[in-house]
Amino acid sequence: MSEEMELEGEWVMGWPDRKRARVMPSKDSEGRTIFARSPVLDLEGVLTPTDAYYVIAQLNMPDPVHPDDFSFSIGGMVDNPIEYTLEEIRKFPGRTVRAVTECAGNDGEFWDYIEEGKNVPKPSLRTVQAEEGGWRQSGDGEEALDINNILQSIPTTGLVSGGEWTGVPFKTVLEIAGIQEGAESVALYGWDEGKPDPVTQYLSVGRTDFDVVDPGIINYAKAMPIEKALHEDTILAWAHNGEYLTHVHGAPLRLVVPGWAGNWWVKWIDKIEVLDHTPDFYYQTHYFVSGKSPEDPDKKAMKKLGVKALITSPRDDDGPIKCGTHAVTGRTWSGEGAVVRVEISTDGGESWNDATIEESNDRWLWRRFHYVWDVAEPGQYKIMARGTDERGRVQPTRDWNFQRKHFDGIVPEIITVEKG
Ligand SMILES: Nc1nc2c(c(=O)[nH]1)N[C@H]1C(S)=C(S)[C@@H](COP(=O)(O)O)O[C@H]1N2
Ligand SMILES: [Mo]
Repeated sequence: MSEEMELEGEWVMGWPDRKRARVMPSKDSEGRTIFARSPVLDLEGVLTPTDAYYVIAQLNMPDPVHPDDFSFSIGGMVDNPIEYTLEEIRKFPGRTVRAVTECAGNDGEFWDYIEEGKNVPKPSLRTVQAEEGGWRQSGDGEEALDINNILQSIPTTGLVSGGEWTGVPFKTVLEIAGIQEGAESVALYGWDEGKPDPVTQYLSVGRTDFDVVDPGIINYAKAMPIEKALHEDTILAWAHNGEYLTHVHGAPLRLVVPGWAGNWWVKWIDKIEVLDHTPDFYYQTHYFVSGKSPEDPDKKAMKKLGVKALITSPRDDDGPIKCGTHAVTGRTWSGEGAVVRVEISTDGGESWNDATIEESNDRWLWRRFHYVWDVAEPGQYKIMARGTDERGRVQPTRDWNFQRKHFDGIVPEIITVEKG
């Protein structure tokens, strides 16, 4: 074992080993993680280890609840209002679903990057160590905001991961509760609370000259249409990647909503209510919404993800690559299920060739793609990947929206190639 490997790697079970992928965390004053980006370029395979899974809490991180003390209620328009403990929930036949979790804001900066004439620097996919406490908890006082500083301090990349989730179909407990006629939505409340930080909206919109709705202190809550709540792959999960769910990911119980953006995956579930309307929750009608501007009266909740193909290699972040044969690889996913086609261009979109997509039975999980690129001449190459999903949706599927959510544009990777 060389000195160098020991230095660069980590000790695993007493042995020098390779470096393990981990999140880049922002921490609170007590050193606890409150936000974390996933090292998307450093991952192998398709399941993101829990220590490398991105973390988002919109409000204050709540106190942990011991699994033995945990219960949640199902009420509202149901025949049998009911309360469950974790032990009771685990007695139902389970279901394991592998799925991509992607924050609606993931890659949001790329909207500007790919816009013609904007000339903004390329957002980095690298997880450079953020400063401790780089992400403010809400309610941190009223100091003047420098939006540019903020924009540069917290990259929006790396807010996507692939996980295995084990739980019980949401449908199972909703059917026992008995949804009444006329029901429209199922509301889920987390026990985390706080006052939404306007900085989050400013950051997302890219300016501060508009009014942000102030709902006061609220619990995190979302209300989903009945049909999605009853989808067989929508589950109440207590396990993640083969072990009990961890606190940052919503223990003891969180919702998993394959295909829909992360904000629907309610963590720290406290209360479920079946309603005859769709309530005016902050994270339903004011944030995570599409529209043309903050003033647009026609804002709509954004739900399913678009189609994406992320190139993870080759990259030239550490200097030019050499002429010769390179594998163009990456991961592809869609909010509609499987991606069935990935095309690669190595000439800035003039010509496209099919990549191979790895076979998989997990339609909600991202898949690896692979394309052999023979490059003979030194120069600068613009490499692009374009996914098509099983419903025939071709990247990009999304229009610009003022909060810059659900980015699924094609990002050109400019690679410098030198003589071999
Ligand atoms: N209770 C609660 N659930 C929540 C949130 C939250 O702030 N509170 N954040 C949501 C958002 S915006 C995302 S992207 C995902 C992130 O899930 P993860 O931290 O497990 O990756 O959780 C969602 N569920
Ligand atoms: Mo999110």
